[in-house]
Amino acid sequence: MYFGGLARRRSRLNTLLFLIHTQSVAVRPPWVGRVSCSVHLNNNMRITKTLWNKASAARLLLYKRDASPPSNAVRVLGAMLGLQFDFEEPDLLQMEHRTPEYRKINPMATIPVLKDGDFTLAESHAINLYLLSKYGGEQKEVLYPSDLKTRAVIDQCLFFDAGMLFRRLLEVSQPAFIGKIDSASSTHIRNIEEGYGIVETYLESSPYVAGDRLTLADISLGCTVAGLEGIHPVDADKFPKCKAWLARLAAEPYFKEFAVAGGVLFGKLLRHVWRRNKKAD
Ligand SMILES: N[C@@H](CCC(=O)N[C@@H](CS)C(=O)NCC(=O)O)C(=O)O
Repeated sequence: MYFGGLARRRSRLNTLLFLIHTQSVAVRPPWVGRVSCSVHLNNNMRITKTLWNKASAARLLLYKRDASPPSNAVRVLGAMLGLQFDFEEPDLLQMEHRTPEYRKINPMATIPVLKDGDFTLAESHAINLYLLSKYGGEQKEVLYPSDLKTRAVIDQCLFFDAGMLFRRLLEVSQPAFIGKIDSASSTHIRNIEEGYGIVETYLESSPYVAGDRLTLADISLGCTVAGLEGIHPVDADKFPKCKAWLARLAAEPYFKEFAVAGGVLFGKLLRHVWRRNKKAD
């Protein structure tokens, strides 16, 4: 009964949103940008319909690569919010991100970088917090709840990702890309497994890293773990909760499209570079 009524209401709402969406597109003046209107179905499933609104007329430009986990964290959130990006793709293997021109855009010489009109912002965690604050609408409270302790736990995960877990991926990829190593060492693997162990602990009493619902923390950590899987897959016997969490995230359409596909691409790229480095020995 409950589900039947809910399904009918969802169906009517979706029809309404579809009509608004298609009609708005048809009459959309050229200066009008786009924001999303999301219908929260349950913990994981969202239907994002697009409305057109003057408030976000500026085009978003993202410097990214498809194999870059932090770039994919921005893309997952962007897709969840119904945002549209233009893209720039600096070639990291050709060191385009280390040029003086690129350093003017981002002195850290990393991707992703976001340009929102004349505002430029680097660092995926900062970018996601900005995008969610500016364009998140009702998703703000879902993905980054204002409850003090929940938010603090999400922040803990975001800083863990930026300060520790993603470094474990860079420790392997940076020297590989500049020709210095042709495999992951036992220390690299030990460090990655230590990272998986921490994620496992965060998942000890909840299905998501910061509680019962998917938040910004899962997006960032999930993209990093999907990338790390390209180096050393999560062993389901050692880290069963982490493996189950990854499968749960992969059921999210955008996560599979960007994070999982990006992790596979990163693994292929790394192996290609390792082979190249072996031959050069
Ligand atoms: N904490 C940063 C990490 C960004 C980062 O290191 N990105 C990698 C690509 S996945 C990069 O730009 N590497 C270039 C380099 O290390 O030279 C973020 O989340 O944006």
